[in-house]
Amino acid sequence: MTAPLVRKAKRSGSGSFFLPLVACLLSLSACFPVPTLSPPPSPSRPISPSPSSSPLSASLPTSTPTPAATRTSVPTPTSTPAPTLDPSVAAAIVAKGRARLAEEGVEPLCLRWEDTDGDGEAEWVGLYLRPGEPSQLAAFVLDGETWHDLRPLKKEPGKKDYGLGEYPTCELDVRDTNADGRVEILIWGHAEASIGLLHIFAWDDGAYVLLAPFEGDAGVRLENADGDLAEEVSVRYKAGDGLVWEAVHTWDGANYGWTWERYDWLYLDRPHAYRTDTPERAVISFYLALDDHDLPGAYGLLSASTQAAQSYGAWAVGFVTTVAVEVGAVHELARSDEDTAVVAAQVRAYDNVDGRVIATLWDVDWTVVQTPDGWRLESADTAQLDQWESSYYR
Ligand SMILES: [Ca+2]
Ligand SMILES: [Ca+2]
Ligand SMILES: [Ca+2]
Repeated sequence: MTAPLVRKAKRSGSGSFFLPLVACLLSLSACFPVPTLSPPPSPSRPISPSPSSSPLSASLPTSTPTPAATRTSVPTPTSTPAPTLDPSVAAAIVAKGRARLAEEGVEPLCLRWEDTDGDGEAEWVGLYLRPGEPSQLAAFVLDGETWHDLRPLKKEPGKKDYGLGEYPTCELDVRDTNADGRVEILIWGHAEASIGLLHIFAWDDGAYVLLAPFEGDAGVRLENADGDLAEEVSVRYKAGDGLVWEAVHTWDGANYGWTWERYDWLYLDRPHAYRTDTPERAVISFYLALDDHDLPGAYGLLSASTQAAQSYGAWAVGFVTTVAVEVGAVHELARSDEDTAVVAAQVRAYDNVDGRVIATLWDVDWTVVQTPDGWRLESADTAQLDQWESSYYR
């Protein structure tokens, strides 16, 4: 599976190379040294699930997780001061870059001046639209006299190939997204109505290589939820009825591998409708309600007999430390008769334990019963699979 977008890169420049150049020449400090030319991308989350909630089952009392994880110290990134540039040198660099782009017949949508190959010197990184039917976004690095195209993978025949994207966008970033000590070039693109693309390139052994391409029909986003410094890539797919199914990919030192999945709302609009027309939907709705901190909503998805066994107040107190809840791997295991089903799921609960966010992974089997109002959650068997401290919860 490939891959939607937490961080969009900065938008810079307009449709012509000359405008950025003019801007550069007028204000050299705005274009050269990395820190000023390239402010960090502004995070933009298409959907930010509002954190909420907690343990997992009606009958599951709140076991406050014991913090088992050890706190790891975070290296403080040191920022290198921008070198002072002689304006005449800067102007010469710009003029040279401009000449070379004209030679290539390329009119960049945007340009950045960044060190992308770790040699301590900046090069031009840019995006432009390659004409065609349809036109495609294209990316390059111009390092002195050397031109490098940043190419996407060709799709298999029969599959729609959007390349880096169909539209003239400038969502480009250069940073060490996977915390391996070398910078990546991140290029976001878009296709059709809602398809999001992310291509990650890195300099490796004399060439720019594609580390990973991601494409999701509901977008691609970056997040950092697992407690290390590297960002995970979350690819969002439409799951129907206002839901998305997200596949989270984590860098393992050599590749991005699929490590987690979860459901989320497609749109931020509230109130959300809790679908209970299938056993699986009822379970997903329950955890989305918890994640939204809509405890009355979640309680309302419990069966009448479960509610009778525990008052709302007694039940809700189990969620006081809950920061967020995620549910994935949801599937119906069995249907014993027309109105009773068992649904398996994996749940990640994030709890605030004395100021530390402790994540707990649970395996949960819900018995779900059909009622005139839809499916309702009756009881759960739970098993704790893992627990860790999440230092960088998204
Ligand atoms: Ca360089
Ligand atoms: Ca890196
Ligand atoms: Ca991470």
